[in-house]
Amino acid sequence: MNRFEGRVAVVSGAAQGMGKAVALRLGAEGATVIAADINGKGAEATAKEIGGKSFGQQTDIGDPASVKALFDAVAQKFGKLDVQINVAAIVPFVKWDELTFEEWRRVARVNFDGLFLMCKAGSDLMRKNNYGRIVNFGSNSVLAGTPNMAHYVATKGGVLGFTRALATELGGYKITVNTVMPGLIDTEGVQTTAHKDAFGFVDMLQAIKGKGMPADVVPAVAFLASEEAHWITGQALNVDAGMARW
Ligand code: 4PL
Repeated sequence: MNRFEGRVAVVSGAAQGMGKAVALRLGAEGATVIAADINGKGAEATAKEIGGKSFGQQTDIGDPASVKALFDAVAQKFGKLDVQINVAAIVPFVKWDELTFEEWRRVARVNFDGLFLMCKAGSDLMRKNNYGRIVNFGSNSVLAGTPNMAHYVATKGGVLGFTRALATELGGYKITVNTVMPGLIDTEGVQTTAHKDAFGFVDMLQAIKGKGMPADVVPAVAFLASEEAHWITGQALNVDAGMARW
């Protein structure tokens, strides 16, 4: 398929895990990808793998100046933005008794404030052309109430509500905004935490057995980011092998 020929796409969290997998797929289907990540070297490596005019940029999505620099670069180089996939997030493992306000704020700054900054700047660029596809990353932990990450679950609940409201705000510009909600996925990020030991538990709850991989989430994201998904907005799609149900 070549659904993103001529399209310009920003993907956050593109140095590794699901963000990288999504960036590579959009690139393989013709998109010019701006790979953004707190890990600038990793972002550049992803962009290099895609080739063409794609580039990587070190970005702290929780920092307004860093986000402005990212979209200034996109505007200057390409003059437009068609697709934005917001994958970047902190995925913590912190027992409730050890959860401090400082840790709560650290996660909220990126997962929640960062999403606002990215969507605000990205949609401002999309609005110029009356076209846009925004896909935000939620989590099925919002349905499951997954332990050891209460602050993370709270931010992902915020993603869900914000997506619904933003779809309303941007509908007049023919910009769609949707949430993809993965379950536990085997990524570099997850492998650095004790969540890596939960695959057996989630497998027990899944309708379809197996360990979720980034490639299992990519098709849903690519579909919602494609032109033909124009009639779908403000929605949330659970991509978790049937672990949780609405
Ligand atoms: C079910 O989003 O949805 C662990 C770690 N287990 O980040 C998640 C489940 C994790 C999840 C998540």
